[in-house]
Amino acid sequence: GQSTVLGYPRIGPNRELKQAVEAYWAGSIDADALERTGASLRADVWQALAAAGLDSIPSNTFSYYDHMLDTAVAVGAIPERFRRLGLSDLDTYFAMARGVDAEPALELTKWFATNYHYLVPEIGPETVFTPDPAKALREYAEAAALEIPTRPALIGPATFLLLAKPAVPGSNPFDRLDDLVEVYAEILAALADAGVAWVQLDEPGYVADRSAAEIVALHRAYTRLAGLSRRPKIFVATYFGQLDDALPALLDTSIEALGLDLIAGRATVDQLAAAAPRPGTTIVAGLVDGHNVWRTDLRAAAATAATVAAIADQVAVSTSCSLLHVPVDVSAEQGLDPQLRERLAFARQKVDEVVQLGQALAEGVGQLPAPLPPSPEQWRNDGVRARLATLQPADRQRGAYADRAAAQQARLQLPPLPTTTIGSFPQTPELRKARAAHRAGKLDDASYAERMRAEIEQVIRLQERLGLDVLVHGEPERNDMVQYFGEQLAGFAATEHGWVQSYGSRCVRPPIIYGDVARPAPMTVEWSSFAQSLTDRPVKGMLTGPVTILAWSFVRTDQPLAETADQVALALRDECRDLAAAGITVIQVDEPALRELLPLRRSSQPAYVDWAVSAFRLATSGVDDSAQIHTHLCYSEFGEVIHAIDALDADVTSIEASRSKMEVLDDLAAIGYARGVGPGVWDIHSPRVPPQQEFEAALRLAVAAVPASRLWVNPDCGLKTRRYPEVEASLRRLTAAAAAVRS
Ligand code: THG
Ligand code: ZN
Repeated sequence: GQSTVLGYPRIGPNRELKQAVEAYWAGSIDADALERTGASLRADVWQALAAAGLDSIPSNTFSYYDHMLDTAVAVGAIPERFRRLGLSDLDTYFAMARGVDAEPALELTKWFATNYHYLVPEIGPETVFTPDPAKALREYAEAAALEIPTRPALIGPATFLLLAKPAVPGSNPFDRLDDLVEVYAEILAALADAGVAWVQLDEPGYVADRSAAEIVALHRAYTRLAGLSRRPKIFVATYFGQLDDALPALLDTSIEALGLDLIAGRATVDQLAAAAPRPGTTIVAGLVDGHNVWRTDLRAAAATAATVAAIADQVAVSTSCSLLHVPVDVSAEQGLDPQLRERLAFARQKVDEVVQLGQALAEGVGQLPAPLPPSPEQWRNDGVRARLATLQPADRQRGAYADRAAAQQARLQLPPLPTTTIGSFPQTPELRKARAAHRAGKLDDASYAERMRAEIEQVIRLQERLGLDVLVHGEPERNDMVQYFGEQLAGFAATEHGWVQSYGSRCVRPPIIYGDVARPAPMTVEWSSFAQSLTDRPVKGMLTGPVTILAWSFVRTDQPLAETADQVALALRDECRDLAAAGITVIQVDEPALRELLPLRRSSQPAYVDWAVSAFRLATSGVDDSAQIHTHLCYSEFGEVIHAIDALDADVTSIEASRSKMEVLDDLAAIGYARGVGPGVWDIHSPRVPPQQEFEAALRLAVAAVPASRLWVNPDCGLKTRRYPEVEASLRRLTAAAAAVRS
């Protein structure tokens, strides 16, 4: 076929899958009812894709939790600790995804540079791979019963292993590739026997830097699979970047189709020309952005398709990646500014774009509409642009750290090993209800503010009782740390139904940055100063950093990310100044997504780190030396961003450390990080209340690695998802442990 998509949202137009899966977990519906909802959502998707006129339609892109986990099941990679629970197939699956009392879940981690998270397969030398194509076969048969032939999709064997983690320390999952390929061979045979004409194997792992050995192994794997006699035609899909050396390697095999991301992989067309695909190989050109929400310039895309058609003898059109990463349907967004809405395409609209491009490929570009004129005048803010144009290096530079530290200590008078929390306190059901009622207009502004102030006062009193040194207001007014700012900044739009799967049943509704960003009014000052008015101890102001705001929003593509980041940073800079002017002496600017936006290719990383760090510093350098800037990162494996963390120049950095036994402190010391650091001493991802000795042991390890004068005591992350009984008990032990180690 000439038009296809690599995948489609599976959550349903109104998050029906989330409701059903969570109802099943809660025991309020049974497996049959869950399966009926799943089947109906799948049927709806296939019928919509067929009705839209796609030539080739994927299946097996549905999932009850995650498609990496589905592939692990398809190759039999179910760790023994889950097998021996003796649960049904479905419950074994959910046990791997969510854990059970006796067994922790598989690790959850970021899917490339998206906001989606996958479950990390555990593969060791002893892992027994066995083919289990049941899910792929069932979905194929379901669609076939609707008279829709489909193309089952699986993660390819090489990427599957590249993204796996060793089940046994020191072993390398990728060493198992040859064994795994034989299991794929059996799966392909089973699919062929069922009448499957095409299979899609996703190999996005090869858009990152890969060793020569990994490329050779990829070539060997697909030479073997393409050489099988009993198999469907093979479509290898790649996305999120360009293939570089893996491109000629894949083109040298006899796979029938290769998918390339022509949105994120800018040099792909040139590389393709150099690689000269053999006759008979279809190049599937990913020309409709599956990772952002803007309409495609169809004429420009058709021109690129024509360039590809001059290189390859067969071309098809597709999305750049699965449409999993965009919301379902923009026509549900009746509240959006019409000028914005007409410039947007969500999954359903992107399918139509692909179909139009496919037709243009066959019939010529005559029918394609011209793109809408560039963004309307009123989205531009000349004031913001003028301010950015006059920025000087000094605007991103604070005073010397020694001077800052002295000025801050003179003002704050903190004890050694000061205690604090990361920002949020538990979001109780009553709080969520109050926010929802306010949003629905059922709770007026004054009553809502009253309710939030009461909550803040409780959180402040609790922290005073617990003896914390630097307090927080608890963020009861915030739904989400990005959405909250998106709702208040000019240039951002919020959607009503624009949900995107983040992991399992959890979804996010990313704001859309469509115009120049400005701050019409202070965003957090009222809540923070109210909290500060209740206590003599310092209350931390809480902001989300520019990089994280970008990472968790849909961004403009008509200007460099660095420029948008600076616009957001200017708004945050003004907020920091207003907080400081209101007497807030400690301000935390969170950047949990700093590592997330790091480009996959090392060659592109320095430029990213440069603008990301610059934007953070622009946001935080407008306050004087006596204001203490904190930042928080939600992980401990810094890898390539460790120098960037130092370059942020925050006075205090809090990080996850409890699970890594404080080893991150040595990593930070090794690069010369010499400012304040708060290694998390409490793993807040679990409801467990650790004994006090555990807090003390962690602290003593930390004191051995970092001078006590620079060490802070705090949990790993915010407490939003915890419950009050755990929080109170754990924080009491945390402060007691700090007191014990201090003395
Ligand atoms: N905000 C945004 N993006 C994020 C995170 C975030 N991406 C990465 C990480 N954090 C993802 N983590 C979560 C954690 C919880 C939920 C979603 C993503 C979640 N969502 C609710 C649900 O699906 O029920 C909906 C929340 C709502 O009602 O707004 O619980 O923190 N932007
Ligand atoms: Zn965190």
